[in-house]
Amino acid sequence: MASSFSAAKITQPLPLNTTTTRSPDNPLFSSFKCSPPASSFLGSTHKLRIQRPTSAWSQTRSGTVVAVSDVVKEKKLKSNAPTANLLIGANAQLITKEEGLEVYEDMILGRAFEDMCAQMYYRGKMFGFVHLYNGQEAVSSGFIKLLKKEDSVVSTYRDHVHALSKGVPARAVMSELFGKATGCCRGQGGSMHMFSKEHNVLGGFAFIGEGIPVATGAAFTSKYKREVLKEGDCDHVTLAFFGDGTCNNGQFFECLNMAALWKLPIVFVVENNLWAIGMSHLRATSDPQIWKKGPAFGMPGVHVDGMDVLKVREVAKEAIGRARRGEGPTLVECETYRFRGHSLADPDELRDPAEKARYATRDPITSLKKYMIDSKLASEAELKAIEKKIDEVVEEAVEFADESPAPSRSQLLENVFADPKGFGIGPDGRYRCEDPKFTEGTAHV
Ligand SMILES: Cc1ncc(C[n+]2csc(CCOP(=O)(O)OP(=O)(O)O)c2C)c(N)n1
Ligand SMILES: [Mg+2]
Repeated sequence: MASSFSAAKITQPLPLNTTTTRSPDNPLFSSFKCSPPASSFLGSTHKLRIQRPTSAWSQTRSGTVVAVSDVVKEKKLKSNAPTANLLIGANAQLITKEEGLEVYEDMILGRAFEDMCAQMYYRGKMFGFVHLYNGQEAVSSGFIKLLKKEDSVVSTYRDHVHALSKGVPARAVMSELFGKATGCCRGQGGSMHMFSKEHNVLGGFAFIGEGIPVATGAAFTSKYKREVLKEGDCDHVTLAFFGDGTCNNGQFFECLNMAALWKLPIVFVVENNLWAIGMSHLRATSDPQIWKKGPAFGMPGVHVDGMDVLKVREVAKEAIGRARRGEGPTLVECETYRFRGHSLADPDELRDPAEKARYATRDPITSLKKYMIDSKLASEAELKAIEKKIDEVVEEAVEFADESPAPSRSQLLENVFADPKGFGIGPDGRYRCEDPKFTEGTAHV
């Protein structure tokens, strides 16, 4: 039966001007081209101002699966090398029922959670900036649901859903948003700073690009443990999520360099939603095809339709697998779109309504639902049951957050100043601020 994912069929290998190295395991990471799409570059209604070179890649952007280039491994370029193409047959099963249900539930959780955040924000339950992830769920779910618990995730300020996908309970995330002591950062982080040691969520970061070096460091730790400390079973992978606007930041380039140089087990996941607040990606970036920057540093660069969770998942499997096998980093550009303003304080008046409408028709949740039903992986009733269950989870998260206590006043100074008394966690593993004598002889709080 036809599904919204039938566009995943790539039938026409087109000539490519570079030699690429095929991954032995998966044709996704070999070089191939997708059928030239009819849509404008990156789906944006903005026009490119500069005339680009005339190769098919620089002119157009595919709505289909992947553009891959892995040229540097062999450090030689040949022209008109043979190319491979990805064939996903109409009847090929892209995902098992269990996997599909897991991913669907995760995407529904992300969407329902964020919708609830909007309500709570406007009711004055949250403070500061709150950036929602609506529309981008296929990226978080497509990647993070493939991880092991020991693997790490580093996010941005748009971080609630990454934390949820990695297993941080909805009540701990909501409570953090409410600034309560039961939040995953005990109310000290708020919306932009989700962190959970237990789940290896190494942070949301308010400054763009700040998470990339942290992720690179986490990947270095994994390699160091395996190769220097001889912890042979340490094959942990780190995913670094960040936006298109962030790719114009120096830390991005520095970290790509180090990751490629040291063959670190990391995947750089660009969530290219075409906008950096009110700045169009096409206006801000010399070459808007971010994936191309991978090969420039010696790692594969991949473009994937980030509104299609099954395609994201295919690419993610290979990129995570490469990292885990010690084959080094990958740069994945996911073309996605946010369905709400930059933050809940943004009236979202700068983006063209036609562009928004176009992406609204490509809602990744609707597409997965249709695929699951069309391919008889799930019934409508099964999916409805998931939606109902998630509604209850989110309701319960709000009740929990609302009823939770505010952090104690003594917690205010925790981890703020270096102090001889050692603010933060003591040698016994307890929070020092819980000691009644914590503030004695220091500042009065
Ligand atoms: C170092 C730094 N410079 C500027 C800002 C202000 N700022 C906040 S969000 C943002 C845009 C980021 O866009 P993008 O990376 O595409 O992420 P998106 O919001 O689209 O997910 C900017 C410039 C910041 N937070 N940090
Ligand atoms: Mg962006």
